Amino acid sequence: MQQTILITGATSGFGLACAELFATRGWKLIVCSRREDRLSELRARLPDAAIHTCRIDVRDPDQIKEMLALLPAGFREIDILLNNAGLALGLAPAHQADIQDWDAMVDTNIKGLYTLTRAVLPEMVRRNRGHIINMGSVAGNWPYPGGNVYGASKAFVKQFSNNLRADLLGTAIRVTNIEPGLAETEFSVVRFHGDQAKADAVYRGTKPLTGADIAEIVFWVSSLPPHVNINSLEVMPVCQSWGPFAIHRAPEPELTGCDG
Ligand code: NDP
Ligand code: 8X3
Repeated sequence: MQQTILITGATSGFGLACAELFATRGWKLIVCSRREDRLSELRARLPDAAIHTCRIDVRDPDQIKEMLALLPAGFREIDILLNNAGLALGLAPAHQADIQDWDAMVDTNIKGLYTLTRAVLPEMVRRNRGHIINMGSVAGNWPYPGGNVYGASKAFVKQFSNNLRADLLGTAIRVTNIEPGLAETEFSVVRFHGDQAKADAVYRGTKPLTGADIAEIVFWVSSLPPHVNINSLEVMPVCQSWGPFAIHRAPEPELTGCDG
């Protein structure tokens, strides 16, 4: 039987690559994002796919409710919910960051993700079938300067994923948190509010992960035997690793030549 995946944030990056891969593997797609023109392009790119596109902003619970209520026949049984829509905004230290950027990250990465999950889960539980795949990040595992609310939102996604597993014990529903590191998508252009040069500098001289790499991983975790649950999967490109702890050292006291 043809299965159905709902992908949020499918107009670019990981979500787009996942839409393409799952379509070529014969899955039915429900894809949603805010940019209508990109959704039309996706439909044109996948002329043979069974695809339902929906223009929504995951920050709006009413749009989520309406999207699910209006799913056409043949798309109502969701086998995988890929909570991928998300963003980082800014890289400023906490005392200088824009509070509106923080709100947007919380509203998208946390509230959008849990609102859609809450809406989709009851039907999965009723059917005793389904897989919630969340797009976390290394930023949810490891702190870095300027990561403040973005990293904290991904730490939420990680713990929410684990807690879903605790709640769903006794059902056949799987939950996985994918935690990618450096990956070249539109992520950095968005983070730097459209500054392409700044975004390009993030990837200069590296071989970052690609959307296709992440799509392979998402497909793999979903195609394991039904009794196998990958709880979390952290992945970095080979060119990325950890650094030493940062230590601030006070400047050497000035030698004045007298003791007191
Ligand atoms: P992109 O910017 O390329 O893609 C983000 C997608 O999310 C777009 O399709 C965008 O579509 C959608 N989106 C953003 N906000 C909303 C919203 N409010 N409602 C609906 N859709 C929305 O970035 P990535 O593909 O890299 O990011 C995908 C996920 O992966 C994010 O959760 C990100 O945090 C995470 N991630 C990214 C990493 C990286 O280095 N690239 C590493 C680790 C995790 P539209 O603008 O059309 O709405
Ligand atoms: C994206 C990876 O390191 O830029 O989540 O936060 S990072």
